[in-house]
Amino acid sequence: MQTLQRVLSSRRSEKLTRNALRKTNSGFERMYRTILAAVFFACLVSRSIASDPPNVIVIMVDDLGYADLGCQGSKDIRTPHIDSLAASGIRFTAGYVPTSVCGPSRASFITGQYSVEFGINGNGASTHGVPLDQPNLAEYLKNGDQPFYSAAIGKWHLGESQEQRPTSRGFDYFFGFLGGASEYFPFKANSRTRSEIVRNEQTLTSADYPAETYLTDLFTDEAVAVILDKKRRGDKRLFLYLAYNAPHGPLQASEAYIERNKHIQDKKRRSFAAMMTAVDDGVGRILKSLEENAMRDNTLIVFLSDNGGPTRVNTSLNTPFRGFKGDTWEGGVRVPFMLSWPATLPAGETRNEMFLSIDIVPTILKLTGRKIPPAIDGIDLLPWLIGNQAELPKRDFYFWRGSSRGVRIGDHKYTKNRVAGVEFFDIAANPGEDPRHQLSDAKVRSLLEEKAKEWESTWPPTIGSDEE
Ligand SMILES: [Ca+2]
Repeated sequence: MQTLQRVLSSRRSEKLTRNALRKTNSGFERMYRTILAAVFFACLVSRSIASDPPNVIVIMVDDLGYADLGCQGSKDIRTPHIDSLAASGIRFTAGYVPTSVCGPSRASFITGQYSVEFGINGNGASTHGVPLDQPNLAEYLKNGDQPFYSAAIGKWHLGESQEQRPTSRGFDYFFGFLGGASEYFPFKANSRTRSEIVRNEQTLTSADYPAETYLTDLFTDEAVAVILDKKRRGDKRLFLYLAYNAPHGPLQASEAYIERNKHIQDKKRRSFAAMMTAVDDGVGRILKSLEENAMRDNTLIVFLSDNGGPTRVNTSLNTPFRGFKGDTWEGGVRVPFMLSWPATLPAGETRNEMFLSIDIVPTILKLTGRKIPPAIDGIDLLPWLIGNQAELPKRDFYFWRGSSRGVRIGDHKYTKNRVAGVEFFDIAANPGEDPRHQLSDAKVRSLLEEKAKEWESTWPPTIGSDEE
């Protein structure tokens, strides 16, 4: 009912805007009234959303390439359910993560900050965890007028000590593993388990699950249970952070998923596709459970990969971009990225502006009526997303990996890495970063380089190792 009221109130204000425009004749008056009406509309919408905020589900996949989804143009990977998120929402062709490896990318997403600015440069640092004085999204959502129930399912990789486990860091429930990778049949007798599977504080063993249990399916089972259990928890708003470790190595899938991908000749690629079939089935089951629980309309689903694809390791494809996981080229940091929230966002849109993973936290804070702390680097994109702010505010996008770094300002990009040294590109004109066609304007080049140096000068000492 509240959702309906919100939609009606949005429609009412749209109507008021149109009426205001109709009554004006002169150009100036028309412009003035347009601005007034837009501001009025924005205030109305954000106030009504904050009073009836959506549930939030972030689905993060691991090491998926830019071109490995049907909606991203894949020719061989079939992902109808993930594609349906794009069809029911907004797909961003320039979705970015600020670093191209797992741990720091997750630390940046979950805090809304460049993690290197609080000492987390590489994966080595992320085993230490996000410093306790840097709040994460679950901790933000726990506070405020309408506290959320938060669950983390899947790969954590944000600290393994007691004080850094998800249940010590704002989450009411955790099911998954604390490290950076896991076998996909963790309860098999001969499994070389890299990380134990745990439920809150309890370590699970082969006595708890059959040997053939496939980890991606198990994570989906857990996510569905959390969704269907909402009413029993007193109907609190839900924040579900579902971090599938697929399609990160090792390449392992159930026979049934491999069978559904027999159109792919290459054995390695077929296993990778099978792992994505499991994720896609999982997304389908999550969407179905939201519908069954009358939650779909007012649930914001964010889907993204934590970094670009490591092609040599898992056959992922970053077409049309140069580079891979671990790089500062587009193939490392530009990822599949989409939002779906049927009650509020438009359906089937594609946007080409930069959308950063660090924008997720401030956007969610704003739409749940919470303040955005000054330390947050991302920006609230709600006014732009819901259609009354035509352009995104201008901002620079910084990225790094170990001793490599770079900045994108508008379409201009600077990158410095150990393979190619310093390079400058116009990403709009040269999205594949062909080194033969670099930016030649000396002024632009020096501005970019200065910005990157200035940013780096603000970094504190790194926790742990840089390059892992
Ligand atoms: Ca990853």
